[in-house]
Amino acid sequence: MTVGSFINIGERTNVTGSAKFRKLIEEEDYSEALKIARDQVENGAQIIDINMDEGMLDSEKAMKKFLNLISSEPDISKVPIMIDSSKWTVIETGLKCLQGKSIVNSISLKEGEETFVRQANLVKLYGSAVVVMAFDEEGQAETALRKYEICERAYKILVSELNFSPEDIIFDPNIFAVATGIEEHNNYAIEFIEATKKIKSNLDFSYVSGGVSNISFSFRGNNPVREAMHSVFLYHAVTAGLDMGIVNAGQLIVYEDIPVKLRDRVEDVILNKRSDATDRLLEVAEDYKSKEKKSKKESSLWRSSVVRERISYSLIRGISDFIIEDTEEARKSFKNPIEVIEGPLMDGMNEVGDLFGSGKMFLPQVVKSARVMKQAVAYLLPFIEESSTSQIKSKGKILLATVKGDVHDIGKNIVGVVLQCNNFEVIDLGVMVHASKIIEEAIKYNVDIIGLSGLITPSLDEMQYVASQMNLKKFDIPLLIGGATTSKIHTAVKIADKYQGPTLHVVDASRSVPIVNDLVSQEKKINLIQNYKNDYAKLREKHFNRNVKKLAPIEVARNNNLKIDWKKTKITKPGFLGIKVFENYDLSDLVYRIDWTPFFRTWELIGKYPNILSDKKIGEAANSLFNDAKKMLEQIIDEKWLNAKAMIGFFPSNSQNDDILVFSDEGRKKRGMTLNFLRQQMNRNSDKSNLCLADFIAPIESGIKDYIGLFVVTAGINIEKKIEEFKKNNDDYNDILVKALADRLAEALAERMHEKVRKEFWGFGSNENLGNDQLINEEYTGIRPAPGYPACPDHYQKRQIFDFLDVNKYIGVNLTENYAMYPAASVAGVYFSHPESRYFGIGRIGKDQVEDYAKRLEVSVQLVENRLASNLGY
Ligand code: B12
Repeated sequence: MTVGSFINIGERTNVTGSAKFRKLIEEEDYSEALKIARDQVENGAQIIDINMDEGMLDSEKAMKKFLNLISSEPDISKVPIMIDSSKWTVIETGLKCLQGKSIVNSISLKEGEETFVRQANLVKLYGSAVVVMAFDEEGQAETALRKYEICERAYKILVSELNFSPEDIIFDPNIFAVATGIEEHNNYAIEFIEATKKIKSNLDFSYVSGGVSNISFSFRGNNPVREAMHSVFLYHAVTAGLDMGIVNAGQLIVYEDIPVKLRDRVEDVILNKRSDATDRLLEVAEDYKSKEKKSKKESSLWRSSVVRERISYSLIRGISDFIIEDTEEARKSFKNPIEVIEGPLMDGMNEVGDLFGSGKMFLPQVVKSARVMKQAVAYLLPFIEESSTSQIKSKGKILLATVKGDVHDIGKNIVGVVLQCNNFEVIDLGVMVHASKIIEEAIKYNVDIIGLSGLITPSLDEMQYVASQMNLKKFDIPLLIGGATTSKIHTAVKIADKYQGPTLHVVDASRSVPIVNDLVSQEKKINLIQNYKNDYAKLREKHFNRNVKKLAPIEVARNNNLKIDWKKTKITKPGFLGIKVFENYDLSDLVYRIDWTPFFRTWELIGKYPNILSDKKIGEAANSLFNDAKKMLEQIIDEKWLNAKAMIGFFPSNSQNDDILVFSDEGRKKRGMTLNFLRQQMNRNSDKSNLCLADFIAPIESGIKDYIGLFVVTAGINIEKKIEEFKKNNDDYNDILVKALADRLAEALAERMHEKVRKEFWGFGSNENLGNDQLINEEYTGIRPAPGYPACPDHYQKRQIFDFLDVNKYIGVNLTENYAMYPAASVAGVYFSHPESRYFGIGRIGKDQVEDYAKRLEVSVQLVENRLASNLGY
């Protein structure tokens, strides 16, 4: 929908409105019925309405059973439930089952004030919100004026007499069907819209809702027209102030996407613009209905086209089902099997490349297309003679590698797939690749371009080393640099100057295609490289002439540390001291904690979840990807593809300047380890401190007994088996999907563990009661910074944690020589409990601090300078 803040209330779990749901409840098939609830949530419903009002049903029993089942389904119960019944006993039964905030649908003045007050008081007692119908002793209100008057009367009783919170009141001023053939009904939509406006401007803080599908009741059996009516009606009602509505969330169409002719005629009906509006809509309605039927038929029509077109169709839509049979048919029709690749398959992929390049296809679709292509090529290879394999003409050869000490490959793999789709030959050396291997293989395959990838800062150093080695070996082919921590400025200043050949930073997979295309074109190459060289030269000049802000000397910064009154601080002793290991963490406990927004970003679909699912441009691609992800997530859990493990530990601790001393005994005699942190050195006004993580722990000289927590979590144990399986099937799509989901689970486990630590294991946040949004916004006490994050940029601190906790022994996570964790889907960090602890960035640091830090770590200044290159302020 185009209407931004509108809240969808799912309507499919209503026995009076959905025959399918009614049948399932009657047959007591609750697991299928639950699926309907889940589907609604997945399709974007933010509240679900549940109604069991059916004569043949024991409505109370059905409501109780269904709600109890929902309570144990976190992916459904994460949204509020609206208990919908005309029987008060059913509503009360429902209220008793639900935890958290629910909504009663509905109460009204139809039986007079006494009943209304009694029911409202009960709703208040249960802490629920309530839908109030515009219905009184005289009946349901039809005109805007009566609708408003009834709502105003109810509002006064609720707010002034019963002290009901106005934010908990949702008015339903009755949506009635229009275009029924009865003239008096023609103005019903307008009456609703006008009433909504009045309620929103006069009855402060209350909400307005309605049953949207009522409006199109007279067009039952004609879904395209009904959907258009809902969309047009919502467009106007939401503008008037409608906050929420009961709708089929999966079926909302975008206002602008309605065919113009249909939209105009529907608009005439909804806004009652002309007396013949209904007739004119009836005139065209059948056309749209038959189009719907036709499109269903069309969906299989493509199978009867010629083989070349079928192959192209499968490639563009990423359909694997028929590709082998179509490839075989094509093979028989060509003299040489290689011609199938060079002909229909390449043609199809070229089209995919063009569509992606022009923004008409999105990354997940492209990766699916590549899967189809690879399956077809794998089928053909045994038919292609050895000698002719090398004849397959590619636009160029590119070697890709994640550098030594780094384990991340999602980004690199995406780039590889996209380049292959554009007819480049990709030689992928995998992860943790030494410079010598990169050089060796580049010579062996005589590649045209080398591309390096890296996620964490130590990889930046390694990339410089690879560049210098390439220089030593007199390479001059282009070197591409990519990955999360890389940047144009770092490439220009630190990498490009180590290598005589062209060095180019590439920001993402989409940009890699035009750049690589230009680099293999003799004409375009010169221009592109020259532009880059000029650009980077300017950047370097700007960098070296930049106004380096004067930093505060480290001693001054230390004196301006965060001043905490430790004597007044209540320190909570953790529930236990030492470590606790979680061997097989239940993955289903993590699903509802997944933050999906970064998942979509991985696939270059930018937007906030869940709004991204209804985005006009990328919503379709996002939905399709999301469905695949949810399906795989179910398999990951049910078939135990992945094993998640965690270990946490709490220890006595005190700070000493910028170090944190971690003891292994409460007497604080045995030093377990020391965590060394850095301090901000920007020049501060007196009201702001120069922060260091050590400020959040009581200083040793205070004599106060403080504590610290450490954690390492992973969700990637056993992932290799699946990756191997997907690779064997040439299935990059699922390979990337499983890794991206493992990352999401690792992040969710880190979040969930932190929550348990606050509320349970350490207990300093035992009174915390936050919703999901508040959790995502980090509105809780305490922080869990991770080495590598801006507050502690030195990844080396992970080495200390890993050795101290003996992480590998307990949960099987390893640290590479550059401090990346394997499995990749892992997070490690430190827990702080102090209420003033917060996230911050160290920013630039001075040479004095670097020297001091090197001394504290007993290593050379040079080593520290390399590791903290991005933070050096000199
Ligand atoms: C998701 C994420 C994770 C996931 C997994 C990441 C993964 N598997 O790739 C999890 C939760 C596991 C994680 C863990 C950690 N993370 Co993290 N994470 C991120 C996050 C939010 C997104 C990264 C991502 O996946 N992007 C999507 C992929 C597809 O993008 P990409 O890899 O960049 O690739 C694209 C381009 O860069 C380019 N590209 C990539 N390679 C190449 C190669 C070539 C040749 C070309 C042309 C292009 C190209 O094309 C790709 C596709 O478009 C970033 C922040 C951010 N916004 O970038 C932090 C971030 C990368 N993480 C960070 C850190 C510190 C960590 C941890 C060290 C924290 C810790 N102590 O536990 C761990 C390390 C994990 C380990 N195994 O060692 C830091 C790194 C900064 C630094 N100073 O090193 C970041 C930048 C966050 C931050 N602001 O501090 N992380």
